[in-house]
Amino acid sequence: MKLLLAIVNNDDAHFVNTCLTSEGFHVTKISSTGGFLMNGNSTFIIGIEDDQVDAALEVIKRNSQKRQMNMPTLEHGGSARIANGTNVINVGGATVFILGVEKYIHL
Ligand code: 2BA
Repeated sequence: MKLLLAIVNNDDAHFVNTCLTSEGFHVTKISSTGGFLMNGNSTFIIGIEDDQVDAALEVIKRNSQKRQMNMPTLEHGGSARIANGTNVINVGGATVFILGVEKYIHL
């Protein structure tokens, strides 16, 4: 058995969630925050059998867009930090960790 941790952009999360559940996957969606951009994203916890991993990844991939986001560049102005431009950051699609599960118990 495997545990997928899939970090998905919030704009894609509804589609990922809907498609995974409609295809029979059991998922938990957690609200999370990216440490770099500090934007909200969604982390899906998905427990599945080994032979379902490819199908789950396909659903996540199909519904997760690559996008560009603007990140303000900041300069120090006394005690304040002042935006002086933007950097374009490439974000996504999804970031997925695949972990082995030692034991699964549903009580
Ligand atoms: P964030 O940490 O907000 O990162 C957003 C995007 O900023 C990343 O897109 C990447 O393009 C860039 N980025 C992140 N950290 C950076 C750094 N130290 N220096 C320069 N650029 C950086 P993605 O790679 O698509 O990641 C999207 C979100 O997935 C991340 O949001 C984070 O929440 C999660 N994530 C990605 N890789 C991860 C990892 N190795 N461990 C844990 N979470 C990860």
